[in-house]
Amino acid sequence: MIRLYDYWRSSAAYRVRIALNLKGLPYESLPVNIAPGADEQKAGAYKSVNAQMRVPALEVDGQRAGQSMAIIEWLDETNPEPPLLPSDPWARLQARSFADTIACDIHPLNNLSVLAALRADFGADEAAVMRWYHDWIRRGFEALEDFAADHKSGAFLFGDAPTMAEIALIPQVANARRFKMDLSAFPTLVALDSACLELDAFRRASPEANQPA
Ligand SMILES: N[C@@H](CCC(=O)N[C@@H](CS)C(=O)NCC(=O)O)C(=O)O
Repeated sequence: MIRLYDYWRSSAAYRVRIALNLKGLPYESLPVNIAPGADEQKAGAYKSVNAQMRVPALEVDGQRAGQSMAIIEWLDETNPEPPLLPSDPWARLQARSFADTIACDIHPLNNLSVLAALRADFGADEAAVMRWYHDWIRRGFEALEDFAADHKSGAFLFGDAPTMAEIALIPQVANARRFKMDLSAFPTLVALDSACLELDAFRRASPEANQPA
């Protein structure tokens, strides 16, 4: 059985939930409440699961690992159908490059601990934190919009099925919307978001569908 250390609003965990659903793999969700004040990711019990004190983490047969994109690569290697990367090697590079723009260059600058440090260590008020948050998404999305407008080759970026590119994109779009960012400059990314949210695998993975009662 696959166990996922999960938080409904975590976009990194959302990526893994999408991949698990696309693969049709059942899993047990183990909630870790990372909301400020609860901070379960910093408790000793969770530190022994993931020393980085972040979600998600995957547990399979008593083995555990963190990092959403590495987890998704492993899921794809161990369960090849349906593939989460295009078949052409250059397109595979492009899909990974698209996903890494989000996972390496946008999301890390906007996670909870970075925003908390801006407030606590640099005296940023909420307006400044929001400016920071939107600015890093905008910088990444401008590059991704250019790429997507040039390369989108079907309902999805790489044809008729979503890949790791959309698995990374859709949670990041959800974060942008949650923090009231204007997405009108990114029509191709918004179209990809709409196409993915037609799919049950994406809808069942969404924060709304995983919000605790
Ligand atoms: N690169 C990691 C990022 C994980 C990450 O930053 N997760 C966030 C939630 S989306 C988290 O646990 N934040 C807790 C914190 O910042 O204290 C991944 O892709 O799994």
